[in-house]
Amino acid sequence: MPAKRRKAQRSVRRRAAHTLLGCCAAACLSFAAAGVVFNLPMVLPALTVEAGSALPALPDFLYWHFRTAAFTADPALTVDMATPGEYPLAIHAGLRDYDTLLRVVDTTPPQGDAKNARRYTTQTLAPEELVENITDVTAVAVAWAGPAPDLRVPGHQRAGITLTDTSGNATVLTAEVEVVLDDVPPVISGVQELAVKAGGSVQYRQGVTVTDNDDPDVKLQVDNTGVNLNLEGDYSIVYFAEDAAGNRTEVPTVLHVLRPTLEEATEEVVNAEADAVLAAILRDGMSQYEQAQAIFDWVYGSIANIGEPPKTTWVEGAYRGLFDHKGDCWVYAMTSKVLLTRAGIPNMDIKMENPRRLHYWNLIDIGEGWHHFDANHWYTGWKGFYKTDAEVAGYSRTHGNSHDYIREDYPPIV
Ligand SMILES: [Ca+2]
Ligand SMILES: [Ca+2]
Repeated sequence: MPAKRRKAQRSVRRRAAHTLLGCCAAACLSFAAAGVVFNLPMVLPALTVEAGSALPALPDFLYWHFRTAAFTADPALTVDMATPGEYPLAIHAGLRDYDTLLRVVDTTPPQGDAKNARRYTTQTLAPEELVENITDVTAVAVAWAGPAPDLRVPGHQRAGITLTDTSGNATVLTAEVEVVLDDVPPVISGVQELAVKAGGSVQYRQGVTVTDNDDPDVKLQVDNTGVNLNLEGDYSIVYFAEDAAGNRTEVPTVLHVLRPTLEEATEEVVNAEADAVLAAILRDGMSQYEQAQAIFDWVYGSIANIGEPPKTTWVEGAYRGLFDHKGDCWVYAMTSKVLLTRAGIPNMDIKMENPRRLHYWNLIDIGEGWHHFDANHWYTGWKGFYKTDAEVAGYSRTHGNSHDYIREDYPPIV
């Protein structure tokens, strides 16, 4: 074939090929615009972003704009931008779903400020105590960079601290540690024995001071555990102070809680004294009947029937019985009242009163109805413990109507 003819044929094939390629490209782009793509890549296989940044938008995953593309599921539900890792996602584009991968990476080292410290040779020091204002998108581990400071050696030391995030990015800081030797305990001055009337109050710290050779903030403290300011007795108390280095000083003394006078006695004082009596006469496991019997026996056996004090307040009556151990029927009744009440036994006062006689006693109810409880000393030797109304009425009839109370003033008595 002549050369001129072969050249003409090659030119025709080239034009045909160009025409064909041009048609295909146009068709593909046309399909892409319509959302129908068969061969051209639409979605990035993976996208890498820094942890802590915003969640990438859909267009960040596409090779080119695709108006109808959408995530198959909201990535905000599965992706944690604060946690490095690989998060599989899927994007629907055209006629199919494309898998993609969001890689969240942390390449940023943590940040923080070194913080100098002062420690005593008796203390410990953790690397965390030498750094503040730590920031990073992930958790940060704090460790010594090199040897830890030797707190056995007084003086100034430099310490390195490493901040490492969960991806291994690290920052090293340097802080200064002043190590102080203080082996001198605080000095407590002014301690003396204390005294207070029961029911009063104590200014424990008045006149007592503490100083320390190094610690300007050393505090004076008082261990007064066990002191009952309402109950007469001698109580051990301890003043103590501990300086910042842990040196401790203790100074013991005694607090004397003195018996108050009748006029000074408060309800709290009488209750406390009653509690002390009950602690001595009651045992665990006693029934209420047994408790009432023990109270009766104590009142009957401890109080002498002497005098006729004025009938003022029940507190004064109980005081006379508990502290002075003497009195009349009113003292027996008021002493029984406080002991029964503190023991949790329901009780009430009862009296007989006429122009010639006056008598006080108690009623108790331990679950069997009201019974008489009369711990008074009767010249006949009669004991009025847990008596029925009939029993008391019988005694009353033969002893000058001793218990002839006004029936309407009281609940039914068994
Ligand atoms: Ca980081
Ligand atoms: Ca000291």
